Amino acid sequence: MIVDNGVGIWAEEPGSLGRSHFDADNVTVYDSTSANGEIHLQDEASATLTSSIIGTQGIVDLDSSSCAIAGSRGPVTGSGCDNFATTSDPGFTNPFTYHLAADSPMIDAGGTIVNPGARTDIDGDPRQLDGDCPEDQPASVDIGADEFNCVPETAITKGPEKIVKTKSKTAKVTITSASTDPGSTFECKLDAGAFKPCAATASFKLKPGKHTIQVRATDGQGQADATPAQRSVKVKRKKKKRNK
Ligand SMILES: [Ca+2]
Ligand SMILES: [Ca+2]
Ligand SMILES: [Ca+2]
Ligand SMILES: [Ca+2]
Repeated sequence: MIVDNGVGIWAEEPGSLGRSHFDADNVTVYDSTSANGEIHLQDEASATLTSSIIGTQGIVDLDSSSCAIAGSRGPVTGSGCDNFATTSDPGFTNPFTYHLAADSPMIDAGGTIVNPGARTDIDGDPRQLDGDCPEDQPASVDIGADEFNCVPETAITKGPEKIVKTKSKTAKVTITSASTDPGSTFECKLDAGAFKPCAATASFKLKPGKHTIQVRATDGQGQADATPAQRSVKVKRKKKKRNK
């Protein structure tokens, strides 16, 4: 992420060393403060730009530079390297973090980058996530420095009836949970207790009375569901049959 500086990327002939060239994948170049562009190319520099967001200053190309640009967004300011894409608004969450909001048109719209499975974004998120929540796959690359990461949603898919009867002092109840994000882990909370790690299928020994079990999923990047799934159950002691 290259933001809020003089010129984001500047490429020009480095003395007698020949033409300059740069490759940029998944870069957000935004809010440059000078009039020299978010990207400045001169002396027939060349650039390869993939899956990148270019801010409103665009590319300033002084000397017929050459550009190979794919899956990127920025302003249309002229011809050649200047004129490369749409004027699509990136849809940032707020102007200062340069993260993608859930409805950003940049999500899953990137081009083909080298070895996306080995890359991470500015948050450490995997570079390829399915931004179409729930993360039900396939995963594809977003445009810019951020990869949008859906927050998991938890569901209890199997659990006890509202009323459970037992002949013992406790009743064993089992709850099975699911998350909308693959690779999630779960935490369970019984009544006033704390959330503790639990398996997707977890059992509890409940004494007679009313109980509430809550489950929340956390995705592989540590984002927890803020609204846990919940199941209430009432355990009733079965009366022993009298001997005749
Ligand atoms: Ca994505
Ligand atoms: Ca991210
Ligand atoms: Ca996620
Ligand atoms: Ca939830």
